[in-house]
Amino acid sequence: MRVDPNQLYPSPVDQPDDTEAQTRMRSRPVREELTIGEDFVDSTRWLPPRTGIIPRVRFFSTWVNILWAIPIAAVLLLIAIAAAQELRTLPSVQAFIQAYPGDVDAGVDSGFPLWLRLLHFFNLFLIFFIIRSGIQILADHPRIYWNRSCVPGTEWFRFQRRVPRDRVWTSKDDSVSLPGWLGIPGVRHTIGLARKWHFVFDLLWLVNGLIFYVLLFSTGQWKRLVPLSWDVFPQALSAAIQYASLNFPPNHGWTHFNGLQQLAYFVTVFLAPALALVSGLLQSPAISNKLGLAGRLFHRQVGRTLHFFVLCWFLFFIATHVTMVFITGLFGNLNHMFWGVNSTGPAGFLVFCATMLLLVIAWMLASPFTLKHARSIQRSGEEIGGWLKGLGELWNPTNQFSEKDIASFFWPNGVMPKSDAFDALAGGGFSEYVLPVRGLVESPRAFTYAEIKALPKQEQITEHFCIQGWSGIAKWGGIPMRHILEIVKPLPQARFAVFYSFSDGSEGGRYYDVHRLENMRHSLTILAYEMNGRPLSVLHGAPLRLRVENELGFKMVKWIESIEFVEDFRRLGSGCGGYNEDHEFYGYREPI
Ligand SMILES: Nc1nc2c(c(=O)[nH]1)N[C@H]1C(S)=C(S)[C@@H](COP(=O)(O)O)O[C@H]1N2
Ligand SMILES: [Mo]
Repeated sequence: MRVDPNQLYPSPVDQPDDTEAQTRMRSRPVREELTIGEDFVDSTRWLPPRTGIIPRVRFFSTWVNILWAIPIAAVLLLIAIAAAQELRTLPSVQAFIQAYPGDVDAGVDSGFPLWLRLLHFFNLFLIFFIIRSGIQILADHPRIYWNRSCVPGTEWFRFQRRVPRDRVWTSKDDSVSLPGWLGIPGVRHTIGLARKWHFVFDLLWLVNGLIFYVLLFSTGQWKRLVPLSWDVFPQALSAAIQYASLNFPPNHGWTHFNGLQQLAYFVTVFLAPALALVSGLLQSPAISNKLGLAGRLFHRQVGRTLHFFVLCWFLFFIATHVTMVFITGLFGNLNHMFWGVNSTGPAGFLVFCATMLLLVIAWMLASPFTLKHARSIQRSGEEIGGWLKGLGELWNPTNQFSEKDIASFFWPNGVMPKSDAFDALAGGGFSEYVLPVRGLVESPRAFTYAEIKALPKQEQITEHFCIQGWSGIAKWGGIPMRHILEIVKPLPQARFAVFYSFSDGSEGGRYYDVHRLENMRHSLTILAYEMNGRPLSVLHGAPLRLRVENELGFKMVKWIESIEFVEDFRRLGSGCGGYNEDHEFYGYREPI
């Protein structure tokens, strides 16, 4: 059992025969119902595996299996080869190729220096893990949309079945497993761990790229990659015709590239990473909800779609780049990039094989290592990238939408409360509900439901960002947390607010989450009891659920049972700052 509530907070009275409801009704601190998560992922006790389907793309109302891309690409390739060969018999095309042989002169005569070869290797090493962890993140919500509210059926890409209509289908239900060799770590709903890989490797990749830029521009190597004249387009066309005709243009890679290479490398080195970064950041609640109009136009699902296009570009680039390296003089090419000489000996090939062996070993170890050392991955991920993400909490996100943006659909998530006590409260329309606010405050108190509703109500139309990838717009009505703070007056040593839920998390033990007080003072941080102008439904968190617009959805506790102010949270649960943090290895500050 991973449930060990008494280890840190021994209960004075041991009444094992109590029903769960009775236990909750007693004034036993809810803290004691927090459980300690395991430090590794035991896939036999994790969410049961669920396979997705082969990805499909929607054209209007028809879903097309992406495997069709294979025969279509083969036919197109065949047509391109035949057409290019015929074209090259035409005198005008021959004259064109004579005028534009393909090459763009770069004036680089130093070959590929060691720094360039090393950074090229780090780059290729990092990108594979970025891709794998990115696909794992996508598998947590295996649908991509152009619209902001993620209404089922409106996605343009999915690798999951249609959303069932005859039952509550939560976003966790929707997540799919991946093979361990593909995703990191493959097991279903391991987005917490995949995000650690993704963000840490992103950071390394960006630093690697920045160093690459600095060295490129300080050595003149940039001239290979940056098109300096419009001639690059006819040169690229000429190179494309020559490649397609299978009578390749000469390979002068040691000193300069042809137009097609230059364009492809320029996109890959400069444009794609910039788009990856921007489209990644647009998916953040703190950033998107701060950006105002730009955040509304380039909303999270546009960000996800563009981020996915960048993935497609990299997959396409890697496949064609490697193919071309292999079929345009393998040894020579590998000597250039892996050994730094302009010859046809086998040395570069051998170094290449050694680096590939390294990559394969790391590839095979990544998933099993992540499952086994999940807690360490979580901790080191937070250590390395957490501070940077935490910067997103610096500002007060104020973006709001209008009534017409409210969608008919809002994905539900989480495990509903299952106690008799809660059912009794719900049965009475929550008229008997009281919200205790305790801990490090000057005036602890319990608010009745009527008292809460008598406080000044605030309404806001905001976008919700679930860690899994979906978003949704709703209008929320409730009381601002800053009013609660004014009433209970946190003591100077109080640094965090803990929100305990009536419900358990998916592995048992109470759901809870911890917020810094700064977030509690934001103008849009409220305890909501209304959604879209109607009393909040139990599905979406009645009687009270938190809204904190600069954080991901899991931090917005639903079915709030009580609030406690604390100095630190290391002694709550596993000490990671919340249920998903303890049990699913999420980060504790997740504004991105
Ligand atoms: N008590 C509790 N609160 C919870 C959760 C949960 O599992 N239990 N899930 C969280 C997650 S992951 C999200 S995205 C939102 C979902 O809110 P919704 O169901 O209203 O969409 O609630 C959050 N609050
Ligand atoms: Mo979520």
